[in-house]
Amino acid sequence: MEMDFDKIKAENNQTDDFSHADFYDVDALLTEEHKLIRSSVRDWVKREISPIIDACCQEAVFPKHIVPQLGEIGCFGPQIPAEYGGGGLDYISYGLAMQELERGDSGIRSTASVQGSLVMHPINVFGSEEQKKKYLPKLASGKMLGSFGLTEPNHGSDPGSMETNFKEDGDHVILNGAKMWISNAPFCDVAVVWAKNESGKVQGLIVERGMEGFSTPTTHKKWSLRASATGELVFDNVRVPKENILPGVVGLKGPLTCLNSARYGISWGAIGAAMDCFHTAVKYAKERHQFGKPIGGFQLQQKKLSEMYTEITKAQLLAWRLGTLMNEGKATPSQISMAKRNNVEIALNIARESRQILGGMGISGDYPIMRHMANLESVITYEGTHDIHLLILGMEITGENAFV
Ligand code: TGC
Ligand code: FAD
Repeated sequence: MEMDFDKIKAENNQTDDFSHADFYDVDALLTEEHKLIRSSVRDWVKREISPIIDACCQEAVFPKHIVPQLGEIGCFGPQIPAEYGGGGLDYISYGLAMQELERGDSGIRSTASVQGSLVMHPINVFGSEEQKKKYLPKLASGKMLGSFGLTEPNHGSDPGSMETNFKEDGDHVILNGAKMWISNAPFCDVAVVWAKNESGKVQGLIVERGMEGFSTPTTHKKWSLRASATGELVFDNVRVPKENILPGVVGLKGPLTCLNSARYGISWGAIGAAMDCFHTAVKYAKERHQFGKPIGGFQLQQKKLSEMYTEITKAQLLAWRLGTLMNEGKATPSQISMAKRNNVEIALNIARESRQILGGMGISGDYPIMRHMANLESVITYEGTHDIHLLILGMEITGENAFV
């Protein structure tokens, strides 16, 4: 479905007056550059996303015109070296950019997470010099959109059992299989696909749109992340040149390394969604009167708001500290699991509580809360489910593997 975004913007009479919660002065831990990045992404979200996002979600339309804009504002691979078109910035900058995008909508943050952490990151870390030069600048600028294929119809939490595979054929390989629930798939120009070689070892391949036998059907009927395009990646004897194989990694640690970066971004992104719900709920609680006074004057509403404020503050501190560990190259996968798991859970709880504060209005598209709530049901599932991250932590604590 085509939408007239200029018309939707012109007809939108709501003002986005978002400002972020910062009870413990986390801003004092940020540099001027961090704050500049945050405010430039926030301004863009207010201008380009807030006026159209409800319409996009209501109609389940991915606003693909924003892809080059996301490149322009530096949201594709802020942490990728500048020589390949990335921002050359630190992980706190990356986190703040994801926070602001997800404040707008989790689906918009998803587009950027996949591009930066799951497509550009593996090419940067595991790709050849030729692959980096060929793909990274175009991905950074949004001239190309990428997707990341790990999950399969029969293997989600357990990607090591994947069935997608490739066989040697001269200077090509022949790729067969299917990936499911893939963000950006329907519009992607390239896909970083994880498949097993003839020895059963996982390797990454860059598959380009137009290769014969490669198709990307759209996934319909989603009640969550409706402004993000989700689809399948189907490979029917696709001949992929060997030069498209990522030479720098063999094994499941390849895709899982990429997930570290994306999960970290989500730990910040979820705070953005939580802040937006909190901001909306506080404003509403002050303005809405029942029984002759603002509902914010009732203890039950104050309890909800006080607990939200506390959880946002704790989540901010967790994400900030994790960001400094990422910058030092010291963050462990289980530390990342804790932040992703905690921050998405608190965001979802805050969305649910905020929705109640708005009463019936909480389910309306005139407010962002129900949209965030529905989106966060995907965020708590993708990049490792809530329970998988708990088991990763359980193994860290006990040394015992409870997955199998
Ligand atoms: P296991 O035997 O534990 O590990 C296999 C190899 O990988 C290494 N490894 C990691 N390396 C780097 N980072 C990590 N986080 C790593 N976790 C494990 C490990 O050391 C080992 O290396 P080696 O050298 O010994 O071979 O693997 P397992 O098969 O037992 O599985 C472990 C488990 C369950 C934790 C893992 O597979 C997992 O995380 N499952 C969840 C799957 C998942 O997160 N899928 C996400 C798909 S992508 C997505 O959802 C994108 S949504 C994006 C958006 O729209 O924003
Ligand atoms: P399953 O693995 O079948 O899990 C079902 C339930 O069983 C879960 O509650 C899980 O926690 C639980 N479970 C599984 N194993 C265990 C265990 N050992 N112990 C206890 N409980 C267990 N994937 C990509 O590769 N690329 C993408 O771009 C991408 N984008 C996505 C976008 C959306 C909107 C969604 C919803 C998903 C996306 N995914 C993507 C897939 C996502 O990563 C998977 O859905 C997720 O990893 C879970 O896999 P599954 O859905 O197959 O669930």
